[in-house]
Amino acid sequence: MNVNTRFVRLFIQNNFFISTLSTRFKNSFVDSMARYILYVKAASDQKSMGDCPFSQRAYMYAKLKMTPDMYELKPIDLSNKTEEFMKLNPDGKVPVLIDRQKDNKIVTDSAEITKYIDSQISEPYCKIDYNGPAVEACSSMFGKFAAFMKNKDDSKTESLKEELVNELRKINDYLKSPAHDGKFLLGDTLSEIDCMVLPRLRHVAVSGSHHKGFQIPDEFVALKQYIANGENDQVFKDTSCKPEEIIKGWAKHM
Ligand SMILES: N[C@@H](CCC(=O)N[C@@H](CS)C(=O)NCC(=O)O)C(=O)O
Repeated sequence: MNVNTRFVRLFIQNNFFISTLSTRFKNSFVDSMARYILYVKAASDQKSMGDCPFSQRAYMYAKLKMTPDMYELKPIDLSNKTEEFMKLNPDGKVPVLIDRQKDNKIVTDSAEITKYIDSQISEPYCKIDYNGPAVEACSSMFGKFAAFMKNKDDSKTESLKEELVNELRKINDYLKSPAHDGKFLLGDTLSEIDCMVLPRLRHVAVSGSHHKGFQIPDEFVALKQYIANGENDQVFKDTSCKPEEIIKGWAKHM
């Protein structure tokens, strides 16, 4: 579908939606008439994007799949959650997606949100159903990073660091393998899996070095290039928080 056709389709969809709402329901929408509301972690200013890699995954995916008029971003102050937000998600976690067009359907969890968006908006195709070697290569990295960052037992530092480096090596090896080609994990454009992995790698690069003096080894050339490609991508840039937010977020665990 070309851009014009997509725009016309979205326009018709949104207008149909607006015209079928009751006035009372319409009036309860304070900020906009966008079909989706995406709740994400707020930064310290309570307005911009905070340091949650799961929120960024959902936000990146929304940007890849939607035009800006289709969604409204609502940053949530996680240190002062409103009653309204707790009613939406009693777990108190972000991200949360609301689909106003589907009876205010609530979707929690970043992976469920990207799946849901994909079920409603098929184009552009972002390879959400991919299940090849990049999944295995990337799936354990953030858990090992969190264990390394949260550890307070000096006797475990080296082994936890080694486990993290091994996970980073898996990603680097995948990127160097014949199975891989392109700037991102599955080619030259961002796929759903990049929305999961790039925000997490940014946490490793920014707060690993700040709090623990950890550097991604220089020998991981392919991995470093992948991170740089992400940093240069507009969708990634537009959805990224300030590095200070990441540092502040991890400081709580030091
Ligand atoms: N598995 C969830 C994890 C979401 C998550 O842990 N979000 C954190 C922020 S990064 C959160 O909302 N924590 C609640 C709190 O800090 O009060 C997902 O992928 O969406």
